[in-house]
Amino acid sequence: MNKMCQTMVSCYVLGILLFLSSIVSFASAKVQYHDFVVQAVPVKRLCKTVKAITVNGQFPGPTLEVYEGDTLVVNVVNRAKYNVTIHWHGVRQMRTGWADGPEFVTQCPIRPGGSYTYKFTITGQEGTLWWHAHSSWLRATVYGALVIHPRKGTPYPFPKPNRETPIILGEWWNRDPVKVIRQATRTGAAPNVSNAYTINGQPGDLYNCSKQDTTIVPIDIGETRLLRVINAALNQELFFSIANHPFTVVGADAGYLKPFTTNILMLGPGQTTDVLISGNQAPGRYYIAAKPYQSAQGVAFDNTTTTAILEYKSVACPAKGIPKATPIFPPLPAFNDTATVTTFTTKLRSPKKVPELPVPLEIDENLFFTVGLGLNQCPPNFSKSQCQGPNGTRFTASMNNVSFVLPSNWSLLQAHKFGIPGVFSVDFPSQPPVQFDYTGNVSRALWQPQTGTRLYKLKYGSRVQIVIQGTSIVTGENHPMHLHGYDFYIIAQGFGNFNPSTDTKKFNLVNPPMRNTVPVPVNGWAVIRFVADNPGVWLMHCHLDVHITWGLAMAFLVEDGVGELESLQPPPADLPIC
Ligand SMILES: *[C@@H]1O[C@H](CO)[C@@H](O)[C@H](O)[C@H]1NC(C)=O
Ligand SMILES: *[C@@H]1O[C@H](CO)[C@@H](O)[C@H](O)[C@H]1NC(C)=O
Ligand SMILES: *[C@@H]1O[C@H](CO)[C@@H](O)[C@H](O)[C@H]1NC(C)=O
Ligand SMILES: *[C@@H]1O[C@H](CO)[C@@H](O)[C@H](O)[C@H]1NC(C)=O
Ligand SMILES: *[C@@H]1O[C@H](CO)[C@@H](O)[C@H](O)[C@H]1NC(C)=O
Ligand SMILES: *[C@@H]1O[C@H](CO)[C@@H](O)[C@H](O)[C@H]1NC(C)=O
Ligand SMILES: *[C@@H]1O[C@H](CO)[C@@H](O)[C@H](O)[C@H]1NC(C)=O
Ligand SMILES: *[C@@H]1O[C@H](CO)[C@@H](O)[C@H](O)[C@H]1NC(C)=O
Ligand SMILES: *[C@@H]1O[C@H](CO)[C@@H](O)[C@H](O)[C@H]1NC(C)=O
Ligand SMILES: [Cu+2]
Repeated sequence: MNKMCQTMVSCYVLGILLFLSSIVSFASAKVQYHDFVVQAVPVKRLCKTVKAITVNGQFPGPTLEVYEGDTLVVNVVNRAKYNVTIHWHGVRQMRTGWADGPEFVTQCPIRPGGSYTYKFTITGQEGTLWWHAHSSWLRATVYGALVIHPRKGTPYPFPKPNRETPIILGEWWNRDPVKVIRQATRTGAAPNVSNAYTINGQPGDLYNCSKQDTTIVPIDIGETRLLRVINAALNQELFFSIANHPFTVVGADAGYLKPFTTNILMLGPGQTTDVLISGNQAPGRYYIAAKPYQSAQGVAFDNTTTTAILEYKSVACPAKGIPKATPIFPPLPAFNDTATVTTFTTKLRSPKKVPELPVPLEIDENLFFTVGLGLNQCPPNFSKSQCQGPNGTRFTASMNNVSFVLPSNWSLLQAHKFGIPGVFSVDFPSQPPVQFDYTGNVSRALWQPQTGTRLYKLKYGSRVQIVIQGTSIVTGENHPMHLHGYDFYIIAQGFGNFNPSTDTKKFNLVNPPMRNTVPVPVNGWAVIRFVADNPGVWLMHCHLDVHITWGLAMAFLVEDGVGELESLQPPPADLPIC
């Protein structure tokens, strides 16, 4: 039955392919067609073989390379045993919210045996983004790079590199990651930590059975290399460094930055950073390394280091009998070195300035969202085994004290478009319902949030400011907050409680960096601004997947503006229903 089914699916795919390729020959050359088959394949890591869900049997999945202005048409066929969706992380999806991907937000999942075609155009964005599954914990192995080149004939705003290489940081479990999160959801405890971090899918020399397969990045003497670094790890912010090769940072999240040099990057999950390195060192071998930045106190984390090797061509093939030299290792910060993170993030600037840089200087919506963890008392009908969080509780997380619950019978965008009642409400609070010392010793009475599927409505074109305030409930932690459908400017960040009378003076309204994911400092805050010019339903959430699972999310409902060009497009005919 399974085989038959698969054959039918391939016929179907083939049919679509033939049909599409017949269109391609007539259409503009700037439409790219891809087939993504989501399927389980055996993947061997750390001496063990695991059936991992992949795209087209590749881990990491295929790199998509486009030019700014191109349209991508990706037919996703689900041959795995789980529901799946694909999210095009950071792509603005102007008016094409149906292609954004988070399950139960902009679409119902693609069920096993089903398919869905994502179609969207990439405009006004250049640099590095990525794609990943946005369903349960499948993105542990379902991810890949999305490289956006400037249009043909348009140069980079930095010296042209000789070569470009995506560097994707990941996180590997020796188990099916869906089973890991299901177990945690059952027990209420924190999920098991990963067994390794990876660089382009490989853990590297410092792990068992991994040396042979360590990722090698070849480099020539005198070469300038553009590295497109992506943090695709599920639950871990990561430091990144290369021995003796300082970085010139030139971009992040598909936006250019005013170049600066640093030896260390910190990327939260969801973030990308484009850097230039020069092949100007003594020919040899140099470790490329990533290790955790862990800001939460007293929590278990995977305390390992992943490596790849930057290898000069001249040493790649040593004479017979001469072993390759041990690579030089870069100095790396301590796992809790928040000062290094702050030094790095405060260096980020846009290369352009206001008024050329369209930062909203006036605001229509002044929002204040708390983000943080919580603990639920064990519900009366639950057994002890279901309350294995600290002191017999269950972990939770929230924004403005609402722990977000996804719907299950309609996606939010479908419910919005078709006017289905009872799926969500539009009363997400614009301010914390209770004011308290967010980063102080918070009373236990405040630790247990409400649950809800509450959206915040924005008028088309409104200019929005959000103060994102971390809390110390359970533990303070740096949360990488990601907003779908938008890029935003990070105009300030700091520690402690945001103080409107003094901290507004720190706002950078001249050349703030533009990103789609902001790491909110541990026991601190960040302020972002954007213009709500993209109608639809857009999720905002912590990109540590364990925190989304616990409810650290909300969604904006951005209304249509005037006329077709300010309105959400109609849904595609093959949009999955629940
Ligand atoms: C989580 O870790 C515990 C302890 O090592 C182990 O017994 C359990 O099987 C693991 N669960 C999953 C789903 O991997
Ligand atoms: C690596 O393998 C050795 C020998 O089998 C074992 O003792 C050690 O615990 C393993 N280390 C890790 C990190 O799995
Ligand atoms: C992490 O591992 C390093 C090296 O093995 C060790 O020195 C350090 O104490 C560990 N830190 C934590 C927090 O487990
Ligand atoms: C980092 O953790 C170490 C223990 O591993 C501790 O001694 C040190 O004070 C911590 N540093 C910061 C900045 O929290
Ligand atoms: C658990 O209980 C112990 C003892 O009462 C207390 O010291 C600790 O702070 C509690 N931990 C949490 C996370 O509530
Ligand atoms: C969808 O599910 C919610 C929550 O289970 C329920 O309240 C609502 O009535 C359902 N709506 C429809 C249209 O089935
Ligand atoms: C936090 O407040 C509680 C009472 O609300 C108090 O018992 C506890 O000692 C305080 N902890 C600290 C570290 O100040
Ligand atoms: C969140 O809401 C719950 C339920 O109403 C309440 O008990 C708790 O104190 C609130 N916490 C905060 C931080 O507002
Ligand atoms: C898969 O998606 C369907 C809706 O399309 C939903 O009813 C079902 O619960 C989902 N399965 C899982 C395991 O989430
Ligand atoms: Cu978080």
